[in-house]
Amino acid sequence: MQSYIQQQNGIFPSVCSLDCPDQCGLLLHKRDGKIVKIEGDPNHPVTKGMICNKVRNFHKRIYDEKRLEYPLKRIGKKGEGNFTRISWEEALDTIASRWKKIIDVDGPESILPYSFYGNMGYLNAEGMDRRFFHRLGASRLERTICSVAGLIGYNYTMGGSFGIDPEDTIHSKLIIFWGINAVSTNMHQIALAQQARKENNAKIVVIDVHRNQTAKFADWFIPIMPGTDSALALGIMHILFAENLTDDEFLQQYTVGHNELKEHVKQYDPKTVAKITGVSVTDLYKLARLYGTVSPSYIRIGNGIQHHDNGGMNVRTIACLPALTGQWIKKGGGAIKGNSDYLAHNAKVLQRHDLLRNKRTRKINMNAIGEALNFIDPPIRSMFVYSSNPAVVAPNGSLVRRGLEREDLFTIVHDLFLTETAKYADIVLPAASSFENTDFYASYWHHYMQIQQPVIEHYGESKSNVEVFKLLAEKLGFEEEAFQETEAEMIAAALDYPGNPYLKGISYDELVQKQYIKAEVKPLFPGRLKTQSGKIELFSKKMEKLKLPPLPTYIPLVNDGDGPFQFVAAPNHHFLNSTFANNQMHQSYEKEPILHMNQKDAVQKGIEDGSMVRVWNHRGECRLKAAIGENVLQGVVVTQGLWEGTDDRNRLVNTLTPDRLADMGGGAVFFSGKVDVEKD
Ligand SMILES: Nc1nc2c(c(=O)[nH]1)N[C@H]1C(S)=C(S)[C@@H](COP(=O)(O)OP(=O)(O)OC[C@H]3O[C@@H](n4cnc5c(=O)[nH]c(N)nc54)[C@H](O)[C@@H]3O)O[C@H]1N2
Ligand SMILES: Nc1nc2c(c(=O)[nH]1)N[C@H]1C(S)=C(S)[C@@H](COP(=O)(O)OP(=O)(O)OC[C@H]3O[C@@H](n4cnc5c(=O)[nH]c(N)nc54)[C@H](O)[C@@H]3O)O[C@H]1N2
Ligand code: SF4
Ligand SMILES: [Mo]
Repeated sequence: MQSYIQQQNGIFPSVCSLDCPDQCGLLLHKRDGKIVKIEGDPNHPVTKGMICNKVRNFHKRIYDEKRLEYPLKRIGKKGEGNFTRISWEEALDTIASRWKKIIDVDGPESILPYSFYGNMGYLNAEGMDRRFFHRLGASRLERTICSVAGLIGYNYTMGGSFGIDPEDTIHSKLIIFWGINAVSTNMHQIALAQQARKENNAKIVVIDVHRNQTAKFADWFIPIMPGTDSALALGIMHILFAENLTDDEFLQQYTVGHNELKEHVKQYDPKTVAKITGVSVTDLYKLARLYGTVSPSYIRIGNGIQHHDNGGMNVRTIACLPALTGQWIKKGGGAIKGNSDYLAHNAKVLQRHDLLRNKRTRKINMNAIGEALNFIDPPIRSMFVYSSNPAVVAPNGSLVRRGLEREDLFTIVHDLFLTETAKYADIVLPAASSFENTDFYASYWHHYMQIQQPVIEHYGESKSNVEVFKLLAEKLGFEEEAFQETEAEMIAAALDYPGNPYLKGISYDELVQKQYIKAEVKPLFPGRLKTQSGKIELFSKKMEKLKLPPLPTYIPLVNDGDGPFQFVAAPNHHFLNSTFANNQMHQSYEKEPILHMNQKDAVQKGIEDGSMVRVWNHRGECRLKAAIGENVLQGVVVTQGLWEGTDDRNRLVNTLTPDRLADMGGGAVFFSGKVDVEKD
């Protein structure tokens, strides 16, 4: 049979490669060898043919005239964006010879890979690259920018990334979107909630610092002060225990520490909690009683609450709530923070951990990249950036860009576009899009694994991550068979993993045949969790050992003393992180970067709706357009979207965000910073 690539015309199955929980099944329409239309695969059991506007237009990105076609070498100043075409041979020779010199003088740890999930395919995001950098002995990057604090927090309570099956949420009667802007970031959860609302009369509650699109979709929107969600959850617990709204049989059978918790939450009385959170005593009672009486209830825990100094504890605390009312044993009851452990593959084999000879190779937290590029000792001499855009997405952006400006830093960027980061590169390599490669994908929300087989030829001279790291391995004389394996062999090996019983029946061959396969999931209860006790840990001995509060606790944000406003720079609807931010159509949908501010604050600061404002702190400044109203509480300002693609660096909101680390896992604290605002 002809491969998809060989067929010039037809409709081919595909999967969305973007870092989005929905991981939609797609159909690519091809005419004369080119993709002309992208639609959702109507047969995909969760995404059901609906896709977002971003990806409906993705073929325009694939064939964008700005897309990189061949390797480049810098001829202008760093950051300026002046390059000239070179051959792959010259590019690879330059990298190999510079790296050999660097390794001779400073050792391999002076080279740093920097990547994230511009493409979620495992071979390209954490397969061949890991093999290569392990073998090279480069510094290891801790990939902490997204969800690690919440992941670890959730695990203290639940023992792993295991929530309920989102397909079951059509049975929920109460759905709480907590710190998640799902209309923009998890649209199929909205569709399922809408179905529950229609069929079940489900009530939908949104708890957020911003009256965003998801808040408007809700039956009840509860605005809250940033970083105070654990206090709200503890206040709910206080009322549930006080009013006997708990499921004591469930607590007895499936949890540890409920007696200690009951005692502990007495301090979180409604008045105290109202003062911390900005949620009134009346609303707090209303919310707690709703949660204590409506069943099944489901909490969709978002990323927003964990991009804070106390982010891990926020998620750890909220994750305790479903146990109090015994939700986990009801269909459609429980929570999802993430579900990635259901589809866990054999990462050791895929990433070839054995190739890393020095197990103590230094680790660098990606959230502190600015600090690392400028101050770490011994210094980083070279950075290879792929599938990420740190000049825009990393916190404390001015410091990051100052690091990227270093003349002695040899920087390589592999991307589809000349991103803001690529402008600082010495060598730029063109990346193939996911539709041009073979890879396998697992959603971190629904339970389906999917495969991508190449549908179109590589654009220009572009190459996939897998290909680039194979070529570099060859140049550097790495002879291990790990660098010879085909994509099919890598997928087969990764999926051969008896360690994860949920993977039963999922193999490379089956995926090729079926396109998507569901994990063999069973309800979590009755059953044993992967916590120490096998139960839900309301009291965690593990945390106690690590000198963390063993019971859920409210810990205030760090006050960085930088002005009166809590600054939340969240994602927007039409970009995906900085992806699409360089595209005029997507920019025009979003119009321009704005700053939501409360009416009362605006009056006090003399700022009118629609006027330009200067937003600043000790890290730097931005210029944004003020939107005045009641979309945020007093003392809070919110902007959306990681804007780039213009020469105006005043819109790079991460200039203002702190690069401190969260309470757990070295997570990012994008939303815990403070700023001042004045009329421009
Ligand atoms: N359209 C679109 N979709 C995306 C992305 C995108 O950029 N654009 N990014 C993708 C990625 S990588 C991720 S990680 C996910 C993230 O998607 P989500 O899980 O939705 O997380 P965020 O959008 O970061 O934040 C969610 C909400 O948290 C709110 N928030 C901030 N601080 C607090 C707080 O202290 N308490 C409460 N209750 N709310 C708070 C913000 O106002 C925001 O509305 O989305 C993915 N999908
Ligand atoms: N202020 C603020 N900052 C944030 C966030 C926030 O909410 N607020 N969110 C944070 C979060 S949750 C995340 S996950 C990060 C995300 O940050 P990043 O992972 O850096 O995400 P993107 O900005 O989408 O950049 C991905 C890049 O990968 C490229 N790419 C796509 N496919 C491939 C491929 O196959 N190969 C190669 N080599 N390149 C490819 C794309 O063209 C794009 O330039 O941003 C974080 N930054
Ligand atoms: S970005 Fe998300 S919603 Fe849009 S097509 Fe991809 S997976 Fe689906
Ligand atoms: Mo993320």
